[in-house]
Amino acid sequence: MADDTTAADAQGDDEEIILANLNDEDLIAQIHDDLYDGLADEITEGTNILLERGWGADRVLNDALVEGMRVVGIDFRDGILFVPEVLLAANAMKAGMAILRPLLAETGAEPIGTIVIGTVKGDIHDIGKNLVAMMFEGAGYEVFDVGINTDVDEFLAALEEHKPNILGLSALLTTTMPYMKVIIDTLSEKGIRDDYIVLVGGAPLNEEFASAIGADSYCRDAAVASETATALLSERRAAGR
Ligand code: B1M
Repeated sequence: MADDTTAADAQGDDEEIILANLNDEDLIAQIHDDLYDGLADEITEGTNILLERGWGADRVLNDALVEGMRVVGIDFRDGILFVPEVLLAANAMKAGMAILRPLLAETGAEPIGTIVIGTVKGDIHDIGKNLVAMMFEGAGYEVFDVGINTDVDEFLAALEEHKPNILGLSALLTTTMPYMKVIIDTLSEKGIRDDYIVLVGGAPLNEEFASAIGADSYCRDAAVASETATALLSERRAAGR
């Protein structure tokens, strides 16, 4: 559980918390706790209650879900939470997102940015890449996941189709890391390298490798990835690009 103490906690550990009985402030705090604990049903219920109370979908997304996932991301980065807990939290987040997504599309609320992400050719590891994708979704990005064993033509097609700000590449094998360079070189050859912020990640990578292949940044983990993306995107926007 997160450390935040809410009025709901005051009801005692054994008492069932009735989400609908909480005021808005306590309900938001409870949703943060429920996300942290990966309780998808509670997130569905809490999201629906806020909408029924007249909250806009973008406010529910930002104040309840994104803020809750931000805490999850920080504790994951700091080694307080581990992969299974983060996957559960991300799954709970997805339950809330499933309700909000069509409403957000209707209201035209803009995502922070868009990312195309995939595991490169020859590599079928996707647990880390999925975590990164979920963390981006939690941070308010529109995510297009092109899956595993993705070759350069598939990446190019996805870039053409979705026109993202960010391209995320994942590789877990020393034998597939070099393919990241193939993708970045191909972008350069086509004159479109600078159209995207290219982020790379995966256990065998490091800063030096990312720099050597011409990526914008190496991302140690999922939390770092979404934070790095947002920082680089802000820089680009401030520079009018
Ligand atoms: Co594989 N495997 N595996 N494997 N596997 C490793 C990577 C390995 C290190 C195990 C070992 O030998 N110690 C080793 C690689 C050795 C090397 O290259 N030097 C290895 C090997 C050899 C293989 C096979 C070749 C085994 C075989 O068949 N002989 C084979 C390869 C298949 C292929 O890809 N072609 C293989 C297969 C498999 C499974 C299918 C059994 C399974 C994958 C299941 C799946 O992904 N659906 C598997 C697994 C689970 C692992 C280990 C045990 C765990 C990987 C994992 O999910 N970690 C792994 C050993 C290890 O890493 N400790 C291993 C958890 C995950 C959350 O972390 O993926 O690092 P990670 O992602 C992090 C960050 O790296 C970063 O953020 C994530 C979240 O914090 N990140 C990004 C990752 N991608 C990013 C992209 C970004 C940003 C950040 O873009 C913006």
